[in-house]
Amino acid sequence: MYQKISKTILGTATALALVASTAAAEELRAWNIHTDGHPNTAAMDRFAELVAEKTGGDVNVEVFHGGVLGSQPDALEQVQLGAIDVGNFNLGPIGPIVQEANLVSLPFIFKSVDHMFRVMDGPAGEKVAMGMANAGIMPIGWFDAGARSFYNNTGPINSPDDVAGMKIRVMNNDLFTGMVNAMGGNGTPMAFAEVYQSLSTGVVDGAENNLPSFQSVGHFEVAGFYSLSEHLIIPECICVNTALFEGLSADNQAALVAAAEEASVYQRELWAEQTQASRKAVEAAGVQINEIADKGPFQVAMAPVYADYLAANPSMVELVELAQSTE
Ligand code: GTR
Repeated sequence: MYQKISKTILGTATALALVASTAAAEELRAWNIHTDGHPNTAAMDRFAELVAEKTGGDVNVEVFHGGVLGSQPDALEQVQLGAIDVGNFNLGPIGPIVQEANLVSLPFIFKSVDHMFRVMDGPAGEKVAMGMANAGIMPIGWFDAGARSFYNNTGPINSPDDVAGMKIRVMNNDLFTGMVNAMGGNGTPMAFAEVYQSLSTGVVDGAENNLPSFQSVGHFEVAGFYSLSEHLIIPECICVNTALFEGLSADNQAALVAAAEEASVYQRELWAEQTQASRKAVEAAGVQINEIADKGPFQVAMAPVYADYLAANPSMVELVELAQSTE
């Protein structure tokens, strides 16, 4: 995917580089929501090191961890405006800005994480990437974010009926509120940073996330049941403000893309290890991990989310079919 995008953009940039060749080093600010110990934090630090190394110091990236530059929806807007240059974003909150990105936020669209990467590395992923680049948020690497499952503090969730009546925090995207509401729950969009307190004070009854994030920000301390619904498999990106990227020399563009690819390989290795480690750690802390024998009823309950979404966005039908027909 990035090879294709970067070829297009490298062409444009070569032309630009002939016109403007400035020597001043580019200082980029990068947004990361995660704290120390999370795989994405290590991968973003690696990305910054690699960019400095591969551009010979022409481009430097300073990564601001822990979401200190703002919530994810705010940071996405800042990247579009060019006030923040780079970010490690989840594609979920990109859906409200870039229609194609909603492909990955349809529940159960992917059969597995491997299937998701095959789709993202193929023509469907290319369409998503182009949509994002056109909106100013250009992906140059894909991270693994595993699968998201529901957690709460009253008991295991085995069927959609168990979610009925529960207020569940979701990321900012109508598809996610629709998904919880389709089970009779109350989907509540909220910034990641507010979830811990909302769970502990009962403002929400539950939330949904992957195991590394469930552990890293301590949600396991205030939600003792994690039920493996694995309803969403959403990739994340290293994304760069498109105009900034296009303004770099062809060599520096290639260096950024290579750095992002290497950092992504590193992230995916760390991710696999951390998912196991997080599961062990939260279990040791007393969390009950609940395997769901039959996810079929969840798929059935969430099917209207697809139907409603595609009826309202008919231009997405082809992309959804392309992803679904990818082996
Ligand atoms: C994490 C993801 C973050 C953020 C968070 C959330 O898994 O890495 O980017 O989206 O979930 O639930 O808000």
